[in-house]
This record gives sequence, structure tokens and C-alpha cells, in this order.
Amino acid sequence: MEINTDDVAQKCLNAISEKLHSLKKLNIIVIGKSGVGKSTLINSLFRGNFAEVGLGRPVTDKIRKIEKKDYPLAVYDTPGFELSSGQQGKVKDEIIELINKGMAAQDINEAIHCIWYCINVGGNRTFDSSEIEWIKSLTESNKVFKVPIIVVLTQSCPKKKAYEMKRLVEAENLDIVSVVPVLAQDMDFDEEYVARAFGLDTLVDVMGETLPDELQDTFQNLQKVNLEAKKRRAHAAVATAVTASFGEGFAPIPFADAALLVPTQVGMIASITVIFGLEVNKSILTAIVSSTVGAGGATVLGRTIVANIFKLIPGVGSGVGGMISGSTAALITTALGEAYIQLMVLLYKGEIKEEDLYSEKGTNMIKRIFKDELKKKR
Ligand SMILES: Nc1nc2c(ncn2[C@@H]2O[C@H](COP(=O)(O)OP(=O)(O)OP(=O)(O)O)[C@@H](O)[C@H]2O)c(=O)[nH]1
Ligand SMILES: [Mg+2]
Repeated sequence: MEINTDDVAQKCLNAISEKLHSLKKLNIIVIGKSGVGKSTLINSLFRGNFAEVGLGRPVTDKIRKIEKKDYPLAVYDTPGFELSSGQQGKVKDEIIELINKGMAAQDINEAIHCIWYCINVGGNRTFDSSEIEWIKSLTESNKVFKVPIIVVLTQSCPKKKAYEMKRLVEAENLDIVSVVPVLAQDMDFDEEYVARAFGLDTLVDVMGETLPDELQDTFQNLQKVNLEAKKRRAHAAVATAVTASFGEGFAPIPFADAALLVPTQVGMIASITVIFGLEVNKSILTAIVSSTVGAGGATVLGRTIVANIFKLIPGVGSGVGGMISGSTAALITTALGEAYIQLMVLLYKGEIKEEDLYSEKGTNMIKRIFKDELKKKR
């Protein structure tokens, strides 16, 4: 039996689309005085120029909700926020109202999952204590809800000043998750001196530790600044699939029977794709499937796997069907998953182009990566 690569590629495509549409929606409130860099932060961290092209609409007097079609994120922004005494209480009340509503809906897609309070390092000549007072009153009202609050120090330049501010805020012992200095975009001072962007990757890690598991795929799908975090999540997806495929076992030998891409593997490909947040079309998937577990490679593959199994498990004869097939399934799933991650990383970094994958050179590369993964001792 041969794998119908076209059919498998289509299955992957369907699974990706399904997975994308079933992602839970992440809802974040971003607060901070006018001009601190809220929009810049949002655009720099999330893919697709979200705050620029997303549609904003006022949901309360001071708060605007930004959303985009088929995009699992809503940002509640407070543009032009001033900390004048008149506005302070009002904005806080509106935020608590939003949190309350989200809770009442009893739906993860409606709940507020996180608050970023942004303080501008560059603009603050001295430390503004009224801002701390405001955060304190917010944490007070937040006690019942326990929405994680992260203080983001925006435009963190010079760095030294940013870390000094971090210490000062931390010394207040506020009921918050973390204080994260960020320079979202490089900052030019003159031709000589450019301050390099930093800190967005840390913010992603802090979010990763803060958000519930149901939102991790969503968050990795959205963020575009921390490749390591994506890879970690993708490896976890492979591990899950491997466990499943081991348990499922396979119809025993012959290995050349290439009915290997069971739904588990298709699901794994979908998960990894979604985590990387890349657009993958059918031609890419067809190239990948046919260069790995697909028809052309099946026989070679079968032999490679058999050889590997004998190396891996001492004393295994040819007749131990269940054992071998479980390990084989796990082996193939791992190799496929890890090879696919490698390809996603190359695409993500722009080190290969989509169309490179269709060329002979491209398919040879995929074959090589896959075989290398198969040969790896684990
Ligand atoms: N180089 C650099 N400029 C930044 C950064 N963050 C903000 N800026 C600049 O600061 C100005 C204000 O940034 P915005 O992101 O619009 O600030 P905002 O908080 O959204 O402002 P409002 O929407 O008015 O409340 C813009 O000119 C940005 O380009 C940064 O990390 N690096
Ligand atoms: Mg803005």
C-alpha cells in the first residue's frame, strides 16, 4: 500500500484550519499613559501589525477593543489615557467592569486573561509615585478576580535606568506577576548610536508562565518575537503525539506498508504549524509528506527503521510485532515531528523560501533532515 500524498496533505491542511479556528481567544488589557508605547508594543510582539490594521471600537468611554477577523486575540487599549485625578477612578472602574463581565460570561474566550500596565522609562525623568498609587488601587480591586498584572517598562532606554526602575517598582511589593523592561523597537539617537530592541522575548516567557494551558497554543501562534518559546511548545506537541502513537501501536509489519500517517501525526503537524503561526499551503505539505513518509521514500524508510529498531532494542527478533510496531510508530512520529519543526524554523527565519521546498534541492533537504532525525539515538 502506498501513501496518497495528496490526500494526506489535504488532511493536514484541514487539520490546520480546524485547529486555527478552535484556538481559544486571548484577551489582554493594555493600560498606560498616552504615548508610552502601547501600540508599538502590541505591534512589535504580535504578528500581522495587529494594532495598526486591527479594527478598534470603543467599548466604554475610555477603552477601545481591537480585534481582527480570524485572529485569536482581543486587546483592550486605553489610548490617550491621562492620569489626571478626574480620569483615574473612571478608567479603573471601567477596567474592573470589563473583568467582571468577562468572568460572568463563564467562557474562556470572553475572560480577561492578563493586564499589561505600561510605564515609559524614557519619558520619566523621575519616578512617578501617582502611577504606583494607581496600580495599587487596581490590584486592590483585582483581589477578587486575580487577573495577572504585568508591569511593562516601555522604551527602556537607557537600560541602566530601566533596571533601576524595575527595582523601584519591585520594592513596592505590588500584587503583580512581574516587572519587565522592554525596548520594543530599536531606538536611533544619531548615526553613531542605536539602542537595540530587547526584552520582548522575556515578556513572552513571563506570559508563557502566566497563561493557562488552554491559551498556550494561542499565545505562541500570535507572538512573533521568541523562537525558542515556539520550539519548546512544538517539542511538547511532538512528545504528546509520540506518546499517543506508541500507545496506539500499529498494524504489525511489514514496515514498507506506509499507512503511517495516522491522525495522530496529522494532528501533530497541525499543532506545530499553528504554534509557528506560519501560512502553510498544500504544495508545501505535499512536498514534506512525499519527501518523508510518503510513497517515494517508503521502502527506504522501512529499511532504515528496521535497522534502527534492531540497534535500539537488544534481543528483538523479527516476530515481536506489537513491541516493534509501537516503537516504530514512536520513532517515525518523533522524526517526522522534529524534521517538521526544523523546516518551520527555517521558514520562520526566512532562511528558506516556500518555493525552495518544491525544488529537487528542497525535497532532498527535507529527506536528509528526516533521515537524520530517524538515525538519532534518543
Ligand atoms: N524606537 C522606539 N520608539 C518607540 C518605542 N515605543 C514607542 N515608541 C515611539 O513613541 C511614540 C508613541 O508610541 P505609541 O506606541 O503610539 O504610544 P501609545 O501608548 O500607543 O500612545 P496612545 O495611543 O496615544 O496612548 C511613537 O512615536 C513610537 O514610535 C520603542 O520601543 N522604540
Ligand atoms: Mg496607541
